Amino acid sequence: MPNLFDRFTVKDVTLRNRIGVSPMCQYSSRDGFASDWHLVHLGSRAIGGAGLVIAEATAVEPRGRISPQDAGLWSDEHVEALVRIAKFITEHGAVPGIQLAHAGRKASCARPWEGDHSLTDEEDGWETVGPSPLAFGHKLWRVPREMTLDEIRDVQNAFEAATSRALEAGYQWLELHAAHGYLCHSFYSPLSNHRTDEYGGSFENRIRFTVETLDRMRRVWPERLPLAVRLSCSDWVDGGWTIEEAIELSKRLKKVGADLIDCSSGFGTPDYKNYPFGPGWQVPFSDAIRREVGIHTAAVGLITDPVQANEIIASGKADIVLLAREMLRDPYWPYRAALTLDRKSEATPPAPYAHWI
Ligand code: 8CM
Repeated sequence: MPNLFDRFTVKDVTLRNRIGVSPMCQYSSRDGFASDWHLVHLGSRAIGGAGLVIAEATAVEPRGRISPQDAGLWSDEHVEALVRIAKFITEHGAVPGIQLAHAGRKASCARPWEGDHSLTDEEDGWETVGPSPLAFGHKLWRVPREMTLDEIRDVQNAFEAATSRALEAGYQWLELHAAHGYLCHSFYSPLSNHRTDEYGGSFENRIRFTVETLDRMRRVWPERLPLAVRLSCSDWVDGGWTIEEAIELSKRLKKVGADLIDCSSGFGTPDYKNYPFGPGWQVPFSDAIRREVGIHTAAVGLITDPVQANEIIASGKADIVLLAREMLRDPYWPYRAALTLDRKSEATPPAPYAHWI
């Protein structure tokens, strides 16, 4: 039975344990550039003992930012600040990862703590794009412009270029953000995609954008390095995207080179309901995809307790767990978990800390 503190190898990359820091938007960049904040935020979680530290949703073009303060990798100039961060994480024994994203119809918003609403033109908002001219709704009132086939190709080119830059920056783990109502999810969900061309309608057509995009990324992301995809495994709405479809999509993603599915859900519509929010609530998605598809998975969503996290790994419901909010509360969670699980010798802080504690 695997343990939370067993190593985990995918391709040529080995994590020192099964604990990852989930990508979490910091909304703290200017013009997409990483700052000292990102170095400290990500670096302290590497020092904190995680096996994998994934940098936040990083936009592949300016239009694809959730907020004006999002991280970006749309130009070569963004690479330098990331080199320093990836190097620091690596030096402290964690694997540096990054999530590439395009917010689609959920772009051009104020930061969550500044209202989380669509920005007007006067507030320096911008035109958003999506599969169909359908607003997300609620506070996100902007109606996206339907992407042309040329624009679809341009965005896929941007994902490919950003992938090359992530490699150049020294990241060893790459994740395509295809969840939470952002561009990929808005293509594969029937709620947001009403197209009648080859990118809409049937299941095959709705998943085409995501599968093609991952394929483009895999072509430039070396075979020796892991490539992951975060999916929303359900829209939690009648008539929306389902786990059965997520399983089928995962099979296609595996064929074009995905190594791991990061199993999340929801956020594609403000109207979702009847979701069983609680500890480990999304773990059944990870369990189903891992079993049905035969692919590595990550479990995410209200994982806070070491015994709970270890049970997810030991029972084979996921290969790794990704913690978000709990890592904000405590960057040293992995060391505490090691004490709880009696694996202290496998999680030793750096010498300047270890000597004293
Ligand atoms: C914010 C930005 C992007 C995401 C997010 C959030 C917040 C919660 C979450 O996902 O689960 O993908």
